[in-house]
Amino acid sequence: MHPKIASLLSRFPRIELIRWETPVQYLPKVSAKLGVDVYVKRDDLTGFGIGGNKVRKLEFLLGDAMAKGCDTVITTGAVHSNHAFVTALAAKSLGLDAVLVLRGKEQMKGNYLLDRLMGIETRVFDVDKTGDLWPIAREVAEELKKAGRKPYLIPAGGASPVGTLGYVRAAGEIHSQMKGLGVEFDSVVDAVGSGGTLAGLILGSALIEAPWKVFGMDVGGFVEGLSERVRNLALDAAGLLGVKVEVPEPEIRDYGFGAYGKIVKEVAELIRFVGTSEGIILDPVYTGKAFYGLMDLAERGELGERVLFIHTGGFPGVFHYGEEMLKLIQKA
Ligand code: 5PA
Repeated sequence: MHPKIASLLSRFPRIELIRWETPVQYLPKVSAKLGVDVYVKRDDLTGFGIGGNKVRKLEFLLGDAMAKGCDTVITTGAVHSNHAFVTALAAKSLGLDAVLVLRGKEQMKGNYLLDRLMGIETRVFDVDKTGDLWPIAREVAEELKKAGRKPYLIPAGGASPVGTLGYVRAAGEIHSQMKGLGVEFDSVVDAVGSGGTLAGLILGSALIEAPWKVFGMDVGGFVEGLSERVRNLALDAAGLLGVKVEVPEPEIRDYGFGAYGKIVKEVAELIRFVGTSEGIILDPVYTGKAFYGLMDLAERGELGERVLFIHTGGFPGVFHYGEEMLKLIQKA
């Protein structure tokens, strides 16, 4: 851990959900194919629930919720939301209640199946992708307050300044691991949904003057004005930390293939390639699209000689969309 980041974060309450530094692993086959050294930070192995990036944010979000004496966590997402499931699971493990306000149709697969299996309270609304769940979440909070509860609202994806601290911390972890490996990364690449992961990486990297440039792969216009939103999240998190730092304009590239959650053949084939060559399973909504973007940009020479991909998890998405992917591959 970079000492500057450790010291800046020390005054924020954090619940330790991750008990190790996630490994950084070299990908020999992918690197040979691209002629660029590709490493993966295995944040799919954060180790709580289904793992993934959300666990890093939750360490700080739930730390804040507990410090404020809240007893119920409310958050939102799609029915297939990785964030929603792991948030509720972590809340429950700490003795808190959780209510998930979800968008879409109930389908007994992927994360929704896990929600139900774990007895998590879900409220599902069949609104379209642009439908805002936040007012509904606030209503639920009001309802709980009237019943004498103390709710803690977490925005979709945990994208708040407090949640962003999780990836500020990750930047410090990456820095010390890079030194340990004796290499220098030219670029760090991650999938961008709600933006908190990218915002934290950008801020953390700026704070320690990291040698790498951070690239965010937009997986399908999940939110309007993504670049501005990411920058504002990074600036707000810097405000929280009480630091003055130059936050660069986010470098975001569109690899959404037209829509968030759209399952495409190119990504399904890439998931098969990375799985069968490196033993790493990517998902079709986030990490598969982001890795596609990484390979495309690396081939164009935009990422330098050494690239680090953040595997942000999302494994249940394979089971939510597996049949769809299989049909696309079999058509070939
Ligand atoms: C998600 C998001 P950010 O939301 O921090 O930008 O992270 C993107 C991301 N990888 C990357 C995986 C596996 C993700 O699940 N997921 C959301 C969810 O509801 O699960 C917030 C959209």
